[in-house]
Amino acid sequence: MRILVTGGAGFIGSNFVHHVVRETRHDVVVLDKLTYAGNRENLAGLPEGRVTLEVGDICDAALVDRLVAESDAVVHYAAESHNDNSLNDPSPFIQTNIVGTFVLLEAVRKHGKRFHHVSTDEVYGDLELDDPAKFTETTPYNPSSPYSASKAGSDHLVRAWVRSFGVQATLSNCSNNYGPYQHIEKFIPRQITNLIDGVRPRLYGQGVNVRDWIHTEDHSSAVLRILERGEIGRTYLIGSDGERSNKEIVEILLELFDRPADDYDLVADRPGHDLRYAIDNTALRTELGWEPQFTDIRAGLADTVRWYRDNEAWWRPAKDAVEAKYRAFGQ
Ligand code: NAD
Ligand code: TDX
Repeated sequence: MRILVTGGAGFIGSNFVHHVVRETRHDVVVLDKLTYAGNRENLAGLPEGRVTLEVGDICDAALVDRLVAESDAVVHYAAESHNDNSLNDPSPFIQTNIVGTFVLLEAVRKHGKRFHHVSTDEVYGDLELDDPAKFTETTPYNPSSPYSASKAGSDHLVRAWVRSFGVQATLSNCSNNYGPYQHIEKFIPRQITNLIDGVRPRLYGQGVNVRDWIHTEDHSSAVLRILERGEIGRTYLIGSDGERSNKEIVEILLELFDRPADDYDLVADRPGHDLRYAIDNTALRTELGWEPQFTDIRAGLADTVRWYRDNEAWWRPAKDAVEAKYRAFGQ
């Protein structure tokens, strides 16, 4: 099978491409615009005969039409992905996340191709810290930020194209990913690279917000399983029971760097900051037999710290600009 992976030069998409090459015999065509978040280095070392990169925009209907026609399936990761950026300028989020998904849906509809849409648990809004409930596939949509609203919009388009046009699509809504190749604007790599530089980690608000962390390798195995065995029209929630407050994550990182547990700064909170996300992954486990492999978050973070130490040339060029942007907002 030849899989078209949109956003395959970004964090989660490139980890998926590595996973597919390692675990299957499928070939991959990556369609990626190489925005600030995309990097061809993320695909370095992959066999040229099996992985090719097309630099282009998912909103370019003619390009998308050709690439979809030449593929057997599409796995759609491409997006503007950072909440803080969406608060500063929502417009590329509307364009890429909503219009881009529309362009892809029209192409898979025309050519009758299998489509998997990668989305986020943020479409469900947030939970109270002491709420025993977790998100399930029937939780009502209630997005908070321009980013999550744009992802919610894209999910609704996919469901409508399944129902109205019989498009052969599945959806997945995953919790917060961590692992190699994650852009240093995001929480965990920002703090790791701060610590490498001897700078104190920076927690928004009081650091009490909870995220349900999953290693990106487990996200990849879940998406592949859904692509191969998922029921058309279904939404699967992906998570690996990894709830931790932001403060707890920073405390683990400080320990890995032999620094005192309170060696961090509390900084300006994110406007509209979602309090807690939590995923009920029962359907994925029981119906598709999926199991996460990287459930020890301390070990996963230690591996991730090692990756950023070993790959300074990959992240260093972006560090000053990322920190300057945060400084402008007191973060
Ligand atoms: P990322 O920002 O690291 O990568 C996004 C990639 O998409 C980049 O390579 C970028 O160049 C590309 N891209 C952006 N606009 C494009 C366009 N118009 N045309 C073609 N390519 C374009 O994001 P990520 O964290 O890897 O997230 C990937 C997907 O997973 C997104 O759809 C996101 O919503 C979803 N997701 C992310 C998380 C998370 O924790 N990061 C969790 C759940 C779901
Ligand atoms: O410096 C920071 N300090 C801090 O406390 C940063 C950058 C973030 N935070 C907090 C905000 C969140 O509570 O850490 C938490 C995680 O922040 P992000 O890495 O920005 O992730 P989040 O907003 O939770 O969204 C992520 O998970 C869902 C991804 O970026 C999305 O693409 C995905 O859909």
